[in-house]
Formats: sequence, C-alpha cells, structure tokens
Amino acid sequence: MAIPPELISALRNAERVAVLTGAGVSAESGIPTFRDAQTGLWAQYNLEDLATPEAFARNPKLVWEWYAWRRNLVAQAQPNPAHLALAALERSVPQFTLITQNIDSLHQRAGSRDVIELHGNLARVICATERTVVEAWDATASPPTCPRCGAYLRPDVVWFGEMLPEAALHAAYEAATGCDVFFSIGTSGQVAPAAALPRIALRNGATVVVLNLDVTTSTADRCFFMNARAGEWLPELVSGLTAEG
Ligand code: BV8
Repeated sequence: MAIPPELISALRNAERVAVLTGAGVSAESGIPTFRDAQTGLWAQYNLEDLATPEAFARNPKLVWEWYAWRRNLVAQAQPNPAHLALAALERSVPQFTLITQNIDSLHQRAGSRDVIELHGNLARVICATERTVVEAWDATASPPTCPRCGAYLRPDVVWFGEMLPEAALHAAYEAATGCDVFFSIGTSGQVAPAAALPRIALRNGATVVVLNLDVTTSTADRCFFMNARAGEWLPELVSGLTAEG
C-alpha cells in the first residue's frame, strides 16, 4: 500500500514522533491478539477468568499457567519487520517515544531503546503481596511462592481494574501531548487509559496515523487511517522517509 506523500513530509518536518502499539504489532511474530476472532486469546477464555486480580485470587493456578504459556510463546517468537521498522524509525527522527500496551519485550529485542511499557512485562515476576521482583522461582509450582514471604508469585503485568504504572502513564501522556506525529499501530483502542492517547495527540495539534486491520483506508484532515499489516506498511514508511528527496 502506497504511503501518502503528505505523511512523509509531515514526518520529515516532525521534531517529535510518538507511537502507541498494541497486540497487532506482534501478530506477525505469531503472538495471538486479544480480540481477533479465530486466534484471539480472549476467544477461548473470558477476560474475567484470566486478566484480573479477582481471577488470580479465584484460580491462581489457571492464571499462572496461562501466563506461563504466553511467556513460553513469546520466548520462542522473533521480532517481525514491524518491530524492526519502528526501531529504524526511532533512529530516523529527532525525538521518538514508543509506548506499548504489549508485555512481550519484542520492541526491545528489535532494538527500540526508549520503550514505555504501559501494561508491564510478562518476563518479570513479582511477589503478589510485596510487589517486588523475584528473579528465580520453582518452575514446577503453579503458581510458585515468594522466597521471602511465601505469598504467590504473579506476572508483573497490569490486570483489568489495576492502576497503570504512574511514571509510564505520565510519560505516555507527555509524549502524546508534545509530539508532532502520533502513530496508533495494531490496537483496537478498546482499553483505557491507553485508548485516549491518540485523541490527546490530535487535540494537541499532532498528525495522527491509525494503522490496523479494522479501519478503512482514508485521510481526513490531520488523520490518516491505514488498513494494512504493520509488518508490510511500516517498512515501506521507513524506506519512504529515508529515501533521498
Ligand atoms: C485502569 C496486560 C483505573 C495483561 C492488559 C468500562 C468502560 C471503559 C473502561 C473501563 C470500564 N470498566 C473498567 C474500565 C477500565 C479498563 C478497560 O479499559 N476495560 C475495557 C475492557 C473496557 N481498564 C483498566 O482496568 C486499566 N486500569 O483503568 O485503572 C481503574 C481502576 C479500577 C476501575 C476502573 C479504572 C488496566 C488496563 C490494562 C489491562 N491489561 N494487558 C495481559 O496482557 O494479559 S490490556 C490487553 O488488552 C493488552 O495489553 C492490550 O493492551 C489490550 C488491548 O488489546 P490490543 O492491544 O488493542 O489488541 P486487540 O486484540 O484488541 O486488537 C488488535 C488490533 O491489531 C486490532 O485492531 C487488529 O485489527 C490489529 N491487527 C491485527 N493484526 C495486525 C493488526 N494491525 C496491523 N498489522 C497486523 N498484522
């Protein structure tokens, strides 16, 4: 899909670029998204049965094992061309902030440096009581317990109904408010407060690009809606930006 030339020139004139990513940016790495029908993780489970503190209290084994399954999936996955293009974009603009809802470390593994993790990270495990990181745990236990206080361990991710890390959320709002171009990539925009970031950017005068498979490709004023696969469209964008001209 061709990249609108007006978008290339907006990027060329941008002092600061911010990007919000969701599960769709990792889809081409083989990581199921949350809401896409067939493969969507939620299609097999109820949200309430897995990604909430109540679910963990009710059935810690089920929740721990779901995240252990995902941790395994992610460990075997590779960053895809979308992750690599975003790492290249970071090097091609004066100021760049990557905000992700994903918990899979694939942006960091692709070489992105300044990554804001709004919803935590699957690779980190914390004591459910002390909330401190635990480096090693009994892999045969489901869930393992804290070596210090004996409470269950849990993934260091933000569950529904839990507050986001304050510093991360503040940095995300600051980036959305201060950027010249804002990309929302591979997210259905159904989860607050991340979903508000593109609107904040638009309200503050940024050019906004929404890239996923749910929109109809169109341009309206400072908004570009692109229906394309991130792993195909982002490399084209970056080569359009860095081509001579
Ligand atoms: C909070 C970590 C204060 C765990 C996640 C009622 C109304 C509105 C809001 C609420 C409400 N009740 C409660 C709320 C707030 C709630 C919320 O938003 N609920 C939703 C369900 C309505 N939010 C919270 O609770 C947040 N905390 O607000 O604190 C508070 C406190 C108490 C009470 C109220 C408020 C915490 C939210 C964080 C939850 N944790 N993840 C885990 O991963 O297991 S969210 C989880 O879903 C993911 O992290 C992800 O961020 C999120 C959204 O999913 P997406 O990333 O968008 O993925 P999705 O599958 O939806 O979409 C994929 C997209 O990619 C699609 O558009 C598709 O077209 C596209 N795509 C697919 N393939 C490709 C592609 N695009 C490009 N290329 C491709 N190849």
